[in-house]
Amino acid sequence: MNIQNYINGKFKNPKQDSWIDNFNPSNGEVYGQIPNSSQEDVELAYKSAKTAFSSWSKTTLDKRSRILIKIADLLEENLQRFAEAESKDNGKPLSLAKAVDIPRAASNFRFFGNAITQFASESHESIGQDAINYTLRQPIGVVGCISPWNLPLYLFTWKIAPAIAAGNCVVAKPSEVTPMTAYLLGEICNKAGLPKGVLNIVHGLGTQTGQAIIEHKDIKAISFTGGTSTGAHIARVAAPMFKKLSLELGGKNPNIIFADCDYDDMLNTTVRSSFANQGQICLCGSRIFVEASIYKKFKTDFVAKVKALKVGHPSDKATNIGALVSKPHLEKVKEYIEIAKTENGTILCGGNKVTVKGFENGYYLEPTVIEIASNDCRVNQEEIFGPVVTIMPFETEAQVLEMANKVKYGLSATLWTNNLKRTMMLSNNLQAGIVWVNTWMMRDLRTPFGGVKASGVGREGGFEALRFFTETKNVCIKY
Ligand code: TXE
Repeated sequence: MNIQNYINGKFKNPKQDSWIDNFNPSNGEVYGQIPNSSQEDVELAYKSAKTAFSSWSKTTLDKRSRILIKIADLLEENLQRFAEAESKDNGKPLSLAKAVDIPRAASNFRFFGNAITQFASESHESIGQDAINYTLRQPIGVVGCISPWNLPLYLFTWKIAPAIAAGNCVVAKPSEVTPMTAYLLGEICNKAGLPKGVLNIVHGLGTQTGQAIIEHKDIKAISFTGGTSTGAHIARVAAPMFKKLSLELGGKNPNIIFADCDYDDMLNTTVRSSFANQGQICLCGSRIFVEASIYKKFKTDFVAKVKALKVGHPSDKATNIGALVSKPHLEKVKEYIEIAKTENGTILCGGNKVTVKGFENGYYLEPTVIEIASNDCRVNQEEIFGPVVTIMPFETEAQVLEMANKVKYGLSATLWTNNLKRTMMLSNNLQAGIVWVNTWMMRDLRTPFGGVKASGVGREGGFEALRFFTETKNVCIKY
């Protein structure tokens, strides 16, 4: 199936009639083509957004809210179709796309459709000076949203929904590896009555289409989720143009397990936080540190559970782990397993490519647990972003805190303990934007979301996202 750009409410071929193959990771076959959009297509999208802005930015909050909530309703009505498209494009289990990806994309629209009606600004009465200051939070204009392949529609809409709720018009680019649900979203936006030009979706390579968005002199803000090196590149291009930037980048998150935790809950959640979505979530707890007194037991129980996970075709109901997103990504993850062997790592389970009957060319890999000898080894320091975790024991709180923080990333951390003092000490001192205690990936869309260090700058979520997508202006009136 071929897809098209969505510009000014219409579906269009790329100007230069250039196309990229789209692969189905479950069988390795090309199943369609996507536009290889050029700077000309981005310009067309920009112009359409710019024209729409004067009216959309003045549209009442009630009307904006109703349209966003209508998009959410339509996504829910089309759950099966969207979930099937997401699973086919990405390789993730259909059950996961149905339970998580598409419902969350709908929630993003519903949440920001409601949030915008509650978004307010401050006033400061300057007592003794006969003046009042008030703050305006005005839409920026045309903004760019660039998203990755791991949670395609989920992360695409996490940016678009607050951007348009706040009154901006958008030029958006989904990952070229997983463009399908973004394409289908255009149709839903038209049905929901989103005025033409408010959202424009251009497909294509990061280095060409994405680059044209970040270089565009009149696209004033960029919200990006993706790899850390791409984030650094975007910052280099955008900073001299004084663009507003929100960068949500990679992670290498510690999962710290103490002997006093609720063991069964911890064990089941740790399997999920290690391998959900084939380990391709920036929040996955890929570095597991276990208190020495329960290390042996944990190792035995964890490996047994991981071995029981079924790797299979994404649409098979029994599948726990689907296909990795692409061949180059599978190769990258496999390479890390080889690196582990050269670093005195012990592969406790997994490590091999899986051949699924009938889908022999799919990108399947066994869930892999590596026991490491040192915190500093590459497999424990670099983002692998696949079904691979490391485990190692620790003795004291101070020691595990030091190891957890000794990494260039700082997105999330998970802590398993029932000790309050320890919880407070560690959650205060872990270098991360998000700390989960006795749970993982429990999300409340009102909370700030983002990382420190090489995991990015800025926060998404709740009013933080609405603040990002608005310019703040203070007005001082002397009376
Ligand atoms: O991401 P890229 P890739 C990590 C993960 C993964 C690595 C690389 O470790 O292995 O990043 O993945 C667009 N100007 N994460 O290469 O390239 C690109 O088209 C503008 C973590 O697939 O960063 C896509 O839409 N845009 C992550 C988006 O950036 C550019 C999720 C992300 O792609 C561009 C995914 C450019 N010059 C990967 N170059 C997370 N934080 O969740 C690329 N893009």
